[in-house]
Amino acid sequence: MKELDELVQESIKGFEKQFGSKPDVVAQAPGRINIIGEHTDYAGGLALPAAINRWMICCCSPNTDKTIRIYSEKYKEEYTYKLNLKPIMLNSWHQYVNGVIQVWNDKFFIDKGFTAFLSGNIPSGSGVSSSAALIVSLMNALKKLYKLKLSDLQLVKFSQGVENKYLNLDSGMMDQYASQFSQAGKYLLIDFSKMDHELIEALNDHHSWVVINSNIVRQLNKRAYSQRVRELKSAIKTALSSNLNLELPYYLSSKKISDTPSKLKRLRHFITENDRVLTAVDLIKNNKIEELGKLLNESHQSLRDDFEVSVPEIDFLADKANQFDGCYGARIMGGGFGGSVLCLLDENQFDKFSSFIKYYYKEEYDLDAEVFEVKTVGGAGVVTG
Ligand code: GAF
Repeated sequence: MKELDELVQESIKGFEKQFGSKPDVVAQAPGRINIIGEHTDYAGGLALPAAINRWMICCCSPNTDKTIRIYSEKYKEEYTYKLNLKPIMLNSWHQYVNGVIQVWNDKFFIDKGFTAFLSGNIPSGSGVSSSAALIVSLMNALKKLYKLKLSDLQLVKFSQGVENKYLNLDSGMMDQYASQFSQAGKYLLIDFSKMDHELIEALNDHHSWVVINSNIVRQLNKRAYSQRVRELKSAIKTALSSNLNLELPYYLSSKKISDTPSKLKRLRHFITENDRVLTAVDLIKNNKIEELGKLLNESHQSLRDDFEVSVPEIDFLADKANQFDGCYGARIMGGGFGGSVLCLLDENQFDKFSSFIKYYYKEEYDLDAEVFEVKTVGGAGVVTG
């Protein structure tokens, strides 16, 4: 797997080839895994993500007029337009870039355009936040280019604003937050009710985090995600306003899945998942890997049965992973309805595990799984400029 330096050098060369000069600013933003704490961020809960060694790179230089020129290495496509035009709704990767420009335009006076080259090695649609990283890399680059004064937290909020305001996604802030604030060798315990975090020392080297990309992207995922956001927020509101909140955990723990109305199931996931985040932190601090693996499995069950964001292919992959001797636990990661599974694996098992998963997934669904090992890295920022 390519290191950050190599990606940056390739990106600079790409910029030069495309635009005929060296870029003034180069910024990077990593993708992320989320160890535990899924579907909690937008409701003020807890999560435990970490940035991983997959990055988006943005090389850019200012223009003397209002022209914006952007090239995407992935799509091999250049796109040019004028700053200060009314928001344009576009498809594909243009939307993200356009959203960032609109957010800047709403907040700051910007009178000069720029030229940018976007590249990276984060697989898209695999639940490791390639789109959030794209936005965060562009935000960091433009902050430097325009010499804007804003804190990392503001930058994260603006990045979320791009998704919420311009891409019609109700997403929380976990992906952008992890991309900006992570540190190598640490996990981020984020408390979204306070919008702050604590750094947790990562597990030792006798294990690895492995992502299985199912290559399943359900078309309904955007709508279904928004529906879950609405259901959970409304369930929390009802519980808080009805004085039920103190007795609720007891009530919920007594209910069978089949007897629990869906709104309450969403709430039960939220309550138990937040607990699991705190338990996970304890287990990590005490290096209890086997128990941590079991907790990942419990999180998966809760996301499957109570939050109902899994799909058969993902359940199959999580089950298969658990059948492998050397896998401690596995769970669906990210927004759901496809995407990826995160697995906690014993050291030196990756090659065998990867072949095992690919073989059985192909046999069952005639689909290719992408399996990759990740390492924790530091957060986004300007590399040169
Ligand atoms: C997606 C969203 F973008 C995040 O904000 C978060 O809600 C996650 O799904 C689920 O935990 O990645």
